[in-house]
Amino acid sequence: MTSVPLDHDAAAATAHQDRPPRHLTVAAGQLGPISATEPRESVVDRLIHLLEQAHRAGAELIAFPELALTTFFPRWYVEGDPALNLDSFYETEMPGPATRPLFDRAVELGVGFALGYAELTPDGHRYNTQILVERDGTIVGHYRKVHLPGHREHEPWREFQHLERRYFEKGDGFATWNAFGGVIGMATCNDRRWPETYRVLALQGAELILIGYNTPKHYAPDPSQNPLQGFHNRLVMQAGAYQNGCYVIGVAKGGVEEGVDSLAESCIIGPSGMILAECRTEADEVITVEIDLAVTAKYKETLFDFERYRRPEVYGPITAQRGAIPPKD
Ligand code: CDT
Repeated sequence: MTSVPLDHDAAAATAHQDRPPRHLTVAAGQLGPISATEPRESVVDRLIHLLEQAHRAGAELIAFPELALTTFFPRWYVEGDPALNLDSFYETEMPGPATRPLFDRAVELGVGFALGYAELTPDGHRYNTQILVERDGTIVGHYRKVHLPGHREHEPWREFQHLERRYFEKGDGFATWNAFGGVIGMATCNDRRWPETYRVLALQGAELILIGYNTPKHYAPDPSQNPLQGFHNRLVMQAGAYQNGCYVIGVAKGGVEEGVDSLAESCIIGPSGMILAECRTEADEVITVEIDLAVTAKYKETLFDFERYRRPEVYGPITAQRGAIPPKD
């Protein structure tokens, strides 16, 4: 057995205090509802307006919600080939003619952004995608949603459908990118409820995780959870931030969209787990916070010093199995 010398321990325990600051002003650009008939150009105008507000508040990065260019179309069942009638909700290029003005304005202002949209690839694959765009307009990261909630077939007993499993394929993993002077990760909506999301991102160095969401307040399989939606939203993101020493931006498309009431409550969370700013409305709204990415070291190099304290050799079931296997009698 090797032992770590005491002086090394002491130096490691206080090293986080010497990290130079890495300030970055970040924003959450919450959207209110998007109707099924609202043209892309109108939605892009709204996104540009949010981006300009963020810029005026000094932000260099704004996170937009999941599927931020259209209404949340998985609430409708379309018979037959899922591709046929739904293509208008997917982007086949990014930027495309409708989204180019957002990229152009972002470059003019020097503001980067994260944007969720439905992606249709040239070879016919469909994903619930989020991109990370640097301040010069370069797309530095693509993320395709890993945890697809809901169902695949029509379930008429529900007040509305949640057909993400019909209209999207699963993404194949989490990644991080060196951008905005730090290490940035992305996740999408249902991903935020799973601790594996944050941990896999943090194991790739994530210091700031950007999460867009559309969360109906009514959860058909168990409506007793309806009044807890806001609590669960904060619970999972605050825990994910703290347990991984990360900043988290959770950003909603909220309000009543095509008759479905969705959670707003977008927020920016620090590595302490504390909420630093939160939206007050269910409409288009911007919140901003000046963060210091160096503060993540206070957690990553102390209580959550992964290299020193994690025990991957006893975490085997996390990757070896999907469902729970209780002990036999
Ligand atoms: N968009 C998304 O992932 N929404 C889910 C809704 C609950 S599952 C029907 C969420 O986890 O918020």
